[in-house]
Amino acid sequence: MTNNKKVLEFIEQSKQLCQPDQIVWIDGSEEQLEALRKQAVEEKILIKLNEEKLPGCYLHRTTVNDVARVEGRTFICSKCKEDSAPINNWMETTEAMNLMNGLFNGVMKGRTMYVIPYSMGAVGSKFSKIGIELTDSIYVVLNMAIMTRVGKAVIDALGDGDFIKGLHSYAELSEEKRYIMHFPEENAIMSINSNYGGNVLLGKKCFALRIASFLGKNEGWMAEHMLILGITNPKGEKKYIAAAFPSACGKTNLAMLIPPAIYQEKGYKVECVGDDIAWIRVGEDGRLWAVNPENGFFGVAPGTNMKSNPNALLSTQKNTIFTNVVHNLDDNTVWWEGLDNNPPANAIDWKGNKWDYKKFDKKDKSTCGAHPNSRFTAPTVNCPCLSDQFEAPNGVPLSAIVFGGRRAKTAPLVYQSKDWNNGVFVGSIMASETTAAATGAVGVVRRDPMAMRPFVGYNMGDYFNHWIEMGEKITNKPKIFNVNWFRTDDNGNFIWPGFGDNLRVLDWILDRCEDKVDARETAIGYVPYAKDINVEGLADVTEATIEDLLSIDKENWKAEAEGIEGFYKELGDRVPAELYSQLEALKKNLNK
Ligand code: OXD
Ligand code: MN
Repeated sequence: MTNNKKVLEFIEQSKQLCQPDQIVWIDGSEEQLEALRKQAVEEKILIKLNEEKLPGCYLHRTTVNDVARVEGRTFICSKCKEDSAPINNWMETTEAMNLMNGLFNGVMKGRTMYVIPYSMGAVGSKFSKIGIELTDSIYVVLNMAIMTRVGKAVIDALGDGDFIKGLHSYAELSEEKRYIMHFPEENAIMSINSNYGGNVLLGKKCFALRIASFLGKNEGWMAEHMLILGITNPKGEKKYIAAAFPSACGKTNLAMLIPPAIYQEKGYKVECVGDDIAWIRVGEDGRLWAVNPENGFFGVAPGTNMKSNPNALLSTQKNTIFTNVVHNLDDNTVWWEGLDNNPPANAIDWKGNKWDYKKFDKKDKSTCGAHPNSRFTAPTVNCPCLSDQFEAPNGVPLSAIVFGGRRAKTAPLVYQSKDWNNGVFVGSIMASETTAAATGAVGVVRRDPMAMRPFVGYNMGDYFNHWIEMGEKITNKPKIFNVNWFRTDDNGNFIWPGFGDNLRVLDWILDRCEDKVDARETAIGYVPYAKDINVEGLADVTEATIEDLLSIDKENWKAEAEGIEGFYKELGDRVPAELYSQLEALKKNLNK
């Protein structure tokens, strides 16, 4: 398929190491993918679902110990510890290579090694980057074929160019020997003993965030954990926003938002460019331009329904792979908690056991039919609100960058940073409650700067510095905001309705970008006047509710400032002085 010496050498070395019985190139043709789907069904890797109700759809179950990203076993390897640590797990490059070479030795005996050439971004665009993933997992091949552009066109576009090396084996799916290793200095990724999406679809978190963030630092661009959406106002003006939220904070929902009725009547339209990752560059016009390098959605299934996110649900109705959801045996379809109020009576749970929905107890996750982190892998083309700019090689121009997290009390519904560097500070202090997307305790608040804590491929202090340096290059800067959809009342109930109504907040944000609306200057930044958040048509939200959502408790924020200082100290001495100045300014403002 190619004469690229570096590609051939990589395959040959990996063949010597892993000793597969055969090597199969993925050419991207529908015939080959269909044959692999058939094989996967025969080998019980996939279950073919009802062709009439869910054409081209399949169900997969992972082993029970392999259901989420494993941050504890994910490493950024570099020659010098400081270049990766302290937030990342670090291992010295040679030590890590030796460890991985030992684990990969002979691991594919009796198996096939698939060669997947894939492009992150439209094939051939000068902003796209190419990877080659070698894997022994058909599940990975079929998911990569949805999540990225794969095959011959990619290898042709590569020519004799450079690429990111990815080697994956599900090996024995051993938890103890599971490692997701990144070698940013070597342009390489090695992943073993997992077959769960985020650990093994190497184009996604491993390449498009961890390796790409490192490339971006060196090449002067940014790889961010951000959705990209477009909003068209009644005058037909289209504006784009990129937004970063920690995993499972409703990023996919926001990216595919349906405007509330009164906004639809006025003629507002929302389009999705991406739901998880943005590659961002400074354009010739001095603005930031963003592309979504992916080609599919790897979304969380539970909670997705025709009310919360119809566009996501509709995206999954054909050519989709479902992982770890409930199998409805009556009509050979799928189900998950929060899909509807009709759990199937005759069903198999995500572990492959008979499931009795009557035993379901909301407080006990072990009674769920679908794993809380069960997923759908759906092609972007299925999305009813996919932007016509999705394939635009230069991406879309950003008017605003939005950060957010799940905070019960501290952060107001929305505020605007004072300038770029203050915005970098706002991103750097993001915090959220942990969710089921990664293994570990659920419900604990953790700092997650720019939602990149698990995804920065180098030192976090250097990453902040890169943001500051980027600001110096952007002559026409987007404004930076922070939102919090998750403020609760004293009984723990969410105050803000969220979902489609989040457009009301985005509307204010865009008005601020165009200087169309005033704001109140506070210790933390510019906060809306309650009257400027449109509550028309909202039954339970009044101007007083908005006042409450926008209130800033100085004592909470003083405690927050201490938490930030502690966190910066944890990050070591590469945190830029500029961010410490921002923190000092915040403290001073709070004491005014
Ligand atoms: C994801 C994540 O899967 O952020 O997108 O965990
Ligand atoms: Mn994500």
